[in-house]
Amino acid sequence: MIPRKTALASLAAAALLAPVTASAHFQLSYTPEVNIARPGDVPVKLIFWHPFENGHVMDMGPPLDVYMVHRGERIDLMDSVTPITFQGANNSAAAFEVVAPVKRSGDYVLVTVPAPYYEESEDIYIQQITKAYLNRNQMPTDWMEPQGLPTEIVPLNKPTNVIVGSTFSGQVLSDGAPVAGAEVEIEFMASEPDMEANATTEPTAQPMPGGTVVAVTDANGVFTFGIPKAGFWGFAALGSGPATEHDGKELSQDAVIWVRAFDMQ
Ligand SMILES: [Cu+2]
Repeated sequence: MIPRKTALASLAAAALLAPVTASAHFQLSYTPEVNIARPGDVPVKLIFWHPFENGHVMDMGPPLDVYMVHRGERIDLMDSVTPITFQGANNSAAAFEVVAPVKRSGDYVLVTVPAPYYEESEDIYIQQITKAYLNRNQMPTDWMEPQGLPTEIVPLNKPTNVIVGSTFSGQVLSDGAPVAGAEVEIEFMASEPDMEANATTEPTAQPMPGGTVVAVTDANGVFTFGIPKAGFWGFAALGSGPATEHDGKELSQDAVIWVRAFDMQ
């Protein structure tokens, strides 16, 4: 028989964990058009959110680093970081906007290194190092390259042009080495942010009844997921990074990647 006190304690622990397992945190790096038709400044929203459930928005600290990589060259975007307030369905929170100058043809890899976020319900810090991709003139230049981040997901399919009904694969790296058995949470951006209003929009999908969608990497750190719907899909490898502590507390250093899927017409 389980002593009552222990049973109650584990019930309490389960109740604390429940909202966390039911919905995944995702660092967004969002702009609606990833295939850029005309050269110019592209606004990008940095929001720390639960996008599949159109849920709670977390207060983001000022990002530690924001830049993009084009033809192997790093273009700093920190000068353009501007605080905004993002209005979710039930709350609003601190977020940021940056401007990405897209001029020449090729890929632009957007990299965001957020400050560690303290998650009270878990008593841990979360830092989601995030990549998103823009492309101009359909010329592939950078998307398949790792960016030398502490942890990252390297796309094995072109992330700006995934076909609905096909699959997306990625390789999870930590300090450049594949991570086997990494847990990868998968979310659809059910409500795409309104770029003018800095607010959520009417959701186009509901979160899954079975909770968070998860894949696990194989011996080479690779996962694959079949893409069922057009829009933005996010993948987050949990705790895949080398840093495990921040400010005396546990740190989950995660790798996030966003890809854009289109219907075949
Ligand atoms: Cu949260």
